[in-house]
Amino acid sequence: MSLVNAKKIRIGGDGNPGSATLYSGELLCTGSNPGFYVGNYSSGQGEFNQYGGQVTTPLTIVGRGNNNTGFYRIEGGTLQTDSLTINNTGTFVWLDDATVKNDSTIVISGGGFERGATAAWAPAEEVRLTNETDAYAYVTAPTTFSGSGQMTQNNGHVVINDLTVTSNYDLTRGLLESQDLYNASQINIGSEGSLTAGTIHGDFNHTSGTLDAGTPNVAAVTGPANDRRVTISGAAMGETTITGDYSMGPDAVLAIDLDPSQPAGFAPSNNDPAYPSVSDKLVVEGSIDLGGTLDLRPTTTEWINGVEFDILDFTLTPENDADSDGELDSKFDWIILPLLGEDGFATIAGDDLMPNPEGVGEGGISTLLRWDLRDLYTTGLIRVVPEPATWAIYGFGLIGFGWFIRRRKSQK
Ligand SMILES: [Ca+2]
Ligand SMILES: [Ca+2]
Ligand SMILES: [Ca+2]
Repeated sequence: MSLVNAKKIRIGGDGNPGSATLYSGELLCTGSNPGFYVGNYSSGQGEFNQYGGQVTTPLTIVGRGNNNTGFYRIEGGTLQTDSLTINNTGTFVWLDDATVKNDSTIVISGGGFERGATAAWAPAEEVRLTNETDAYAYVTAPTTFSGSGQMTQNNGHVVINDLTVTSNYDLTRGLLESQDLYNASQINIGSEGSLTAGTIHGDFNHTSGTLDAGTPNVAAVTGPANDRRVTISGAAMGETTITGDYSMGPDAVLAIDLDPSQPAGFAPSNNDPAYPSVSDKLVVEGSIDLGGTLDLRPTTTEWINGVEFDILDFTLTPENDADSDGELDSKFDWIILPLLGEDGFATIAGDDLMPNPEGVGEGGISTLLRWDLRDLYTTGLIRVVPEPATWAIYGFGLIGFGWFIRRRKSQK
C-alpha cells in the first residue's frame, strides 16, 4: 500500500466488513474533521494490521457505534494521532517496535488495549478508561506515569506488569494489577476500586478503597509472529510486599482471601507441618499503621478445624510498638470475619464472643468452631479452633451473614 491521502479512512462500515494491511507508505487523513476508523457504524467490522509505514490522523477510533468489531494491531511503523479512542467493541494491540505518537489522550471506553514489549510511550500522555466494565488494558512494557501524565481509571481491568507512578494514579473504580509497582506519588483508590500488586516499592499511604493482597495477573506477549497478542495469566492467592511504610486510613480496606479447605501443614506448595493454610498475605517491610477494615474473604464455605492463616508479616519496632508490649500499637478499626459454617462460632480474642447466627446444636457440640485472632497483631496468624461446648447457648435465634467486629483504635 502506498500513499493514501483522504479526509476520512474507514476500514469496514455500513454493514460491510473490511480489512487492510499496511507494510509501508503512509495513510494520511487531512481536511475538515479527518479521522481514521477501524470498524464503523452498522455492523461494519474492521480489521487493520500495520507492520510498517505511517498512519497520520488527528483522530483514531477503533470500534465505533454498536454491533461492529474494530481490531487494530500495530507491530511496526508509526501511528501518529492526537487522540486514540478504543470503544466498547474495539481492540487495540500495540506490539514490539511500533510507535504510537500520541500527544494527548488514549481513551478506552470498552474493548481492550494491549501493549507489548518495547512500544514507546511518551511520558506526557494521558490514558483514561471510561465507565465501561468490560474495558481493559494489558501492558507488558515498563510504564511510567509522570510529569504531566495522568492515569485515570474509571472502571475496567488494567494489568501493567511494571508500573512507575510519579504523578497521581486515580483508580476510581475497577481493578488495577501490577507485579512491580513503584509508587513515588499517590495512588488514590476510590471506594469501588481495587489494587493487587506483587511488590509495592516505596511507601503506600492507603487512604481508601481496597488493597487485595495476593498475586497479580501478569501480561505477556504470546503467539506466532504474524498474530502476536498480549495475554494475561490467571491470578492465585499469594503475597503482596510493601518495601516501605504502610498506613491505612479509616476508609481503607485490606482484603485477604482464605482457603478454608487447606489444613495447616498440607499446603500444596510446602508440605511442612509448620506451614500454615493457604491464604493471601501482606508483608510490610517498613513501619505499619493499621486502621480501616480487614476483610477476610473465604474461597469456599467448608471450614476445617485447625486451619491457620498467616496473613501478615511485619517487624515490631519502637515505631509501631511504642509501648513495648510485643503487639502492634495500631489495630484494624473493623474486621469482617466469615461465618464458620452451620455449627461454628466466630469470636475475637476470647473477649468479644460472637455466636454463629446460623444456629448450633444440630451437628453436635463437638464440631463447634470459633475464630482465634489472639496472634493477629504479633505474628499475623489467625486460626479456626474448637469452641468450648458451654458457649453453644449463645448460638440460638440469631441471623446474619457475617460478623463485623469493631475494635477501638488504640491510644497513641
Ligand atoms: Ca487476593
Ligand atoms: Ca506472619
Ligand atoms: Ca504495642
